[in-house]
Amino acid sequence: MTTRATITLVRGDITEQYADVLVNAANSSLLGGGGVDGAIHRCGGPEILAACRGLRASRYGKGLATGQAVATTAGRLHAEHVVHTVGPVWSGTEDRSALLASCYRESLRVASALGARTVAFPAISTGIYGWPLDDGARIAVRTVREAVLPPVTEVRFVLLGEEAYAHFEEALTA
Ligand code: AR6
Repeated sequence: MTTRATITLVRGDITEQYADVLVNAANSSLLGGGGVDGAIHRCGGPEILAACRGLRASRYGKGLATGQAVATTAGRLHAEHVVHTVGPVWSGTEDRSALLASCYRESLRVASALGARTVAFPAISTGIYGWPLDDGARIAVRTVREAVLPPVTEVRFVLLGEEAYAHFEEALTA
């Protein structure tokens, strides 16, 4: 049975959002990077990096695998938790869409286990990792519709550019 949740679209910077969970498009090192990841660590403060280092020293000695998700504190961000997930790098020769779908599914599973009601996502893999926005938006919307679990009642896509917003709007109304 499909769970009901509202999907909303917002233009802007995810670090300015208020939500129970903010999802980070991280890399497997969990130790920061550019794009959303850089912004989350910069705005959230050193507590997030300290928590990530703790994960590397314990359960994730080899890093977080692509398609998986793990939670930390949200530091100074307006959220209870950051859920870090590792998107796949776009490939023109190999279909990695199941891994991208897994990022959304696993992030929602972790958020649900934390008791989150509101979850904000960036457009995972569509920046530095090069995934085309039209396909990335379709996978994001389809997977969230399929995979959202109680107590999550709102999933918000936070989109930095006009182009990303337009592709998500199209995916949502398709
Ligand atoms: N708020 C919302 N969306 C953003 C923000 C922001 N502050 N900043 C960028 N975007 P990216 P990826 C958009 O590159 O492709 C990092 O170095 C951006 O326009 O952040 O999954 C990690 O450490 C794009 O649409 O993540 C990894 O090494 C989307 O967010 C690698 O980049 C994702 O862009 C992950 O690459």
